[in-house]
Amino acid sequence: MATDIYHQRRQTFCQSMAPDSIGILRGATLARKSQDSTWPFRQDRNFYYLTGLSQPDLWAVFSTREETPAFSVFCRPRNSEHERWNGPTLGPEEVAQVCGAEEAHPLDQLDHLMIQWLNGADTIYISQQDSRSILDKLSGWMDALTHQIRAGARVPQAIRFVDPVLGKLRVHKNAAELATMRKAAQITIEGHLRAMKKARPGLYEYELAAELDYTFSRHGCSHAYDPIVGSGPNACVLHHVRNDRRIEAQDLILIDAGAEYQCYASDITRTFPACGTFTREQQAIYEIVLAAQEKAIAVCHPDSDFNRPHQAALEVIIDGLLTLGLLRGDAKEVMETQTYRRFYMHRTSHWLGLDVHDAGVYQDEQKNWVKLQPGMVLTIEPGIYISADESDIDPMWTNIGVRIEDDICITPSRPEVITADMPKDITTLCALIGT
Ligand SMILES: [Mn+2]
Repeated sequence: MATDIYHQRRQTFCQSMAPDSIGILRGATLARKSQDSTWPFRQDRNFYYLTGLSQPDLWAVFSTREETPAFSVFCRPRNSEHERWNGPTLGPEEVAQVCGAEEAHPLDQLDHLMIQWLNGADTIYISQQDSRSILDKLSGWMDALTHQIRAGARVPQAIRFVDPVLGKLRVHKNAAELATMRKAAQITIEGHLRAMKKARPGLYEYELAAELDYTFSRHGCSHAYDPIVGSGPNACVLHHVRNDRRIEAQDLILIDAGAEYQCYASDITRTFPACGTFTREQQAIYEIVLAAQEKAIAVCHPDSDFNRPHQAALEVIIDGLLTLGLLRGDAKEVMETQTYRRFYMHRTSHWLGLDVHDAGVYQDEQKNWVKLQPGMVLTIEPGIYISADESDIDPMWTNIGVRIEDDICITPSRPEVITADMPKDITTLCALIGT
């Protein structure tokens, strides 16, 4: 993404800070996986959003104080021995150049300069996500300032979180972000299609997961989240990630997977019969979920708030389950008493972006649902799950788990279904399986 985008974001962010305040963001560190190996590095998303930098052990400091640089970065100095083993890294000078920081300093200057910069500041902004590690550092800096009070030092009096402000910014995607997300969606679709074509009874769930791995890797992508390949009873387990069951002929297969392309996530779920043909009961449930999803997508426009698609999906699901006799009573009563929750226990949407469950609130300070606005991206993913644990349900209905999920961008008129190229109508879907 062009560097001036990050500059603009920092400006907007700093304008939201109180006068005489300092914002401190800590980049991600390498997380240990075992003895001496680490997980692949993943930059903190707020840090990335404001800097575009993707290297471990960085700190970014923002300031609205005249005596302190508006944007500075701290990083490890380059080390030829380290680079011999791990490849080239950016030192302070390169980092400053890449991200347009006014100042860049080696990490060992952090304590010294922070104590100096925090002296006399009113408010400190930190990230909620990694608050423990920052508060730890902060308490050391505050102690040092407290010891200098008789020499005229002033200790900041308030700590605030950057998350609400950054959430408000991140929830609106610009053209470059949307282009990246469309690309992430296309790669995800390729993976889903490949898995669907390979699907047949007798395979293990991880063999289908491998088709997603292969496709995403082939495009230089990783998974935005642990992929779910749930067959039969596992399709009713919302976060089934073990993916280790052998697929049986009568199973539905639920695949929930998304590629992460240039740090942006995609998130698609499709459900289909392992053998290529739905049973009557599976098809009845599938049709309800599909109708619910289409109804929910149709109300994704600027006259709606975030809750409206969920409400729309719920109405279709409740009607459908009542008609099938799986729920009893009348629709209004089921809605009010939430008895539908035994079959539909999650919400219909979440924001999507740098994180799969992206930053941004869903209700404002007055507890009103956030209005949908052009440039917002959310998922629409209703589902029905009838577990075999529901002992009062006729077994012909159990072990049916269906979720259908697409990624939607709000526009001034009709919603853009970013993942529209991924088929979901029964005929097209069934024609693809095991081909
Ligand atoms: Mn999702």
